[in-house]
Parts: sequence; C-alpha cells; structure tokens
Amino acid sequence: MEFQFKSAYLQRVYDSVCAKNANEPEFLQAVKEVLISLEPVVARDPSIEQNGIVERIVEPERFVQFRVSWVDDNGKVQVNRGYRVQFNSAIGPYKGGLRLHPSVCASVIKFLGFEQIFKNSLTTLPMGGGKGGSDFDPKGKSDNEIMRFCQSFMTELSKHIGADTDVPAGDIGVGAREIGYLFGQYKRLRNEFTGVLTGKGLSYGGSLARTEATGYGVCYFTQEMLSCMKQDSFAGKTVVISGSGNVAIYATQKAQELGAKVVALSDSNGYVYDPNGIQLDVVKQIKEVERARISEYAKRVPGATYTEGCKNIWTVKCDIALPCATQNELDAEAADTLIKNGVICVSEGANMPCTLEATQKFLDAGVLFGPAKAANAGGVATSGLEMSQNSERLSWSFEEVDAKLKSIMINIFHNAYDASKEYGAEGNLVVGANIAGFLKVADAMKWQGVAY
Ligand code: NDP
Ligand code: 2IT
Repeated sequence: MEFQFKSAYLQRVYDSVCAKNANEPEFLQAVKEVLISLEPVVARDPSIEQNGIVERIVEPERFVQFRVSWVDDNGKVQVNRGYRVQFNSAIGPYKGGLRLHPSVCASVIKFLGFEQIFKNSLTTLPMGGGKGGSDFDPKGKSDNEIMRFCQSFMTELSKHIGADTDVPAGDIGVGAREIGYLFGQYKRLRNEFTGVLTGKGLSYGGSLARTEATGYGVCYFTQEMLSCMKQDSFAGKTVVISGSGNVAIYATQKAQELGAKVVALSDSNGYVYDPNGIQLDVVKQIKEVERARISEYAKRVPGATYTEGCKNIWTVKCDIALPCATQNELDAEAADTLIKNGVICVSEGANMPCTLEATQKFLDAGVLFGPAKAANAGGVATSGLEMSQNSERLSWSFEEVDAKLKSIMINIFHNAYDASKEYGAEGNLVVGANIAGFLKVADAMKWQGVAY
C-alpha cells in the first residue's frame, strides 16, 4: 500500500490485492513486480482497464486447500496441508509444479502460480498457470513414507486435475520418484493412462531432456543474453550457482559444457567452494543417489571447502551468478557484494530468488539480469513438449527435444528484449518478460469475455 503507481487503475488493483491478501508477502511481492512493469501497457491500451484484465489476472480462478493424512513408518497418523491453485486458464489447461517443503503455505503457492501464468505464456505453448504442493517435509522420510504421502495427496488432487484440465509436475522436493508415486495413484483411482503429470519416468510417458530442461534452459537463455547484449558468452567465465537440486545440477552441467568454471554450489545448510571447478559426478552421487548434504562434497574432493550458512555463497567472487535454490535467497546486501566483486550477469534459475531491492540494484548497476519467468521457463516448456508427445503417443529423441528447448529459450530472450524496447525500457528484461507474457494472456481473456 506504501507504493505509488503512476496509473490510478494499477494503484486501485494493487491496494485491493494488498487488502485482500495482507498476510501473503511472497504473493504481494510477485504481484507488485508485475504491476510495476505494466505501467506503459495500461497507459497505451485503455481496453486493459475496460475489460478489467488486471483485477481479474491477480485473482486465482480457483484455490483448493485440503487435508493430507498419511501413516508414518511407526504407524503414527500424520497430517499435512495440501494446495492447488488454478490461477489462469485463458491460454490453456492449468500447468505448473508441485512443491513439497515445510515453508509451503498459501502465499508461496499463490506467488508461484501467479508467476507461472506469465512464464507459461512466454514459452508460446498453450498452457495456463497453476501450482500446488504441501508443507510436508521430505527430508529424512523413507521411500515408503514418501509413497504413502504422495498417494494420499493424489487421492484428493485427482478430483481437480486432468490431462486437459490441470497438469502438475515437479518443483522443490518433487522429482522423478514422487511423480511416479503420484502418477501410479492417479491411474489407480481413475483407471486412465493419460498425460496428467509431466516429469514422468521414461518408461511410462516421460520426455527425454525434461530432467535437464530447466538448468539447460537457464544457460541457453543466459548465453543468448550475453551474446546479444554484451557480445560475450559463458566461455572462460567463473560461475556461482546456488542450490544443488535439479535446476542447479543441470545448470552446472550446461555452463561447464559452454566453457565456464562453476566454483560453488549450496544447499539450505551451507555452500561448497571448489577453486578447481565443481566435479559434477560427485555432486550427482551425493544429491541424486545418496540424497545427502552438499557438505559431503568437501569431504570427498581435495581442495574444496565447506562453509556453514547458504547466504554467504554470494560472497564468492564470480562473473555470472545463477540463483537456483529458492525465493528471496539473494537480497540487497548480497547484490551489493556481487556487484562490488564485478559480476556481469545474473540469471534466475529459481522462482523469485532475488528480492525486489536486489533486482533493482542489478538493473541500476548495468548487470545483465535474466528474470525467472523468462530464464527458468525451459522446465515448463519441456513439460509442454512432454504433453505434446503424450497426446500423439510418440516420443521424440533427446536431440529433438533439446533443440526445441534451445530455440524456445532463444525466442523468449528476443521476445522479452523486443517488448522492453517497444515499451521504453530497452534491456530491462524484467519489464520485457512481464509485458510479453501478459499481452498474450490479456488478449485471450478479452476475447473470452466475462460471465454475467
Ligand atoms: P530441488 O528440490 O531439486 O532442489 C532445491 C535446492 O534448493 C536444494 O539444494 C535445496 O537445499 C535448496 N533449497 C530449497 N529450499 C531452500 C531454502 N528455503 N533455503 C535454502 N536453500 C533451499 O528443487 P529444484 O532444483 O527443482 O528447484 C529449485 C528452484 O527452481 C525452485 O525455486 C523452483 O521453483 C525452481 N524451478 C524449478 C523447475 C523444475 O523444473 N524443477 C522449473 C523452474 C523453476 P536443501 O536440500 O537443503 O533443502
Ligand atoms: O516453476 C516451474 O516452472 C516448474 N516447477 C516446472 C513446472 C512444470 O509444469 O514443468
């Protein structure tokens, strides 16, 4: 409410969102960023206000919250809270991941679902915006506990989703193992083998390159941004990547393939620094096979060190920073440190990892900035390609999917860049991505009318 918009219309909508969602700081943060970007759009096109597009787009079409009860290995009943937000279906069935993390709450699910609307639009594929998850903590749980939780979660979720209605996928805490259990339960309940989830295993309808897609996509996007805006590339650069999950691992792999040296990775406990360049096979063994902590890396690789506390990863000097862990992990202080240390480019692999203040500092300092909605859209884009393959009951080769992913990421960069130029903020890809994503959804909403 403290923020002053130029447009009275945007001010009204923002004030109302603040009043209605006062206890949801992440959601308000995501809305504020998009609405600021829309100033030149509403100034140019009165039909946005006439059709009530902005007040509609900030309100989820549907929000489901449910009880998930399951029995742990000691026979004790446990209860968690499940969510699915079906935010916007103007351009396609709801699409977006499921997050399992103790920090999951309505605010987190709504910020992610809201961002997903614009991200999915940027992919150019027909997908609306959705998100879901639970405050269930997968850490320390046995495979059987994970399975029972996923089955109970799907027992309720199955009532709300479908291949042409809403197609969930993975996010933090949800990978191939969880998607398998979720898919198995959906099929059991509905007696249907459909593409109702993406990120599936390759033996039952998954797409090649979906596992790699988000991390690879971040690097394809960043490479194009470096090339077009700075005549530069990953080659020879020092890179710091936060997180050590799905996105971080495959961003590391592609950055290394493109000639960069990745020197640090983290998890929620701390970070490892390896001046010789991260050995990814060791990380994969620790994270994908053993599901252990990143501190293990320093015990196994000579010359590597471990530092407690994940935020300090941004004190490691680098040319390129790729935050790939979680929201608000990179604040103004971290941005100041990165800028002081000479960072030239920041791309968001995670969703909303930079605070609004940190983002503004990068933009003001002339650091190339790839916003999440654009930079990490490769995961959901490849989910869209998985849906296409499921619909035609065919599967494409790794090379074919990867080539499509690459061309989608390059196209997203250019669409965001062109929109930033057309709307008077050349090179500001936050503004460009928000506008480019918004325009398609707004147009679809206008044509589909409002029910009286
Ligand atoms: P994973 O669960 O595979 O990995 C998450 C990583 O982030 C882990 O290293 C985890 O550490 C760390 N992390 C999670 N929560 C926190 C926290 N509160 N503080 C510090 N570190 C944390 O998830 P993904 O790699 O799939 O997702 C990472 C980010 O990328 C998320 O923001 C997600 O929304 C986004 N994203 C993911 C996509 C995908 O296809 N998977 C697509 C687009 C975006 P620890 O093990 O200690 O919890
Ligand atoms: O944030 C994201 O875009 C994802 N977690 C991927 C969603 C998807 O449907 O593949």
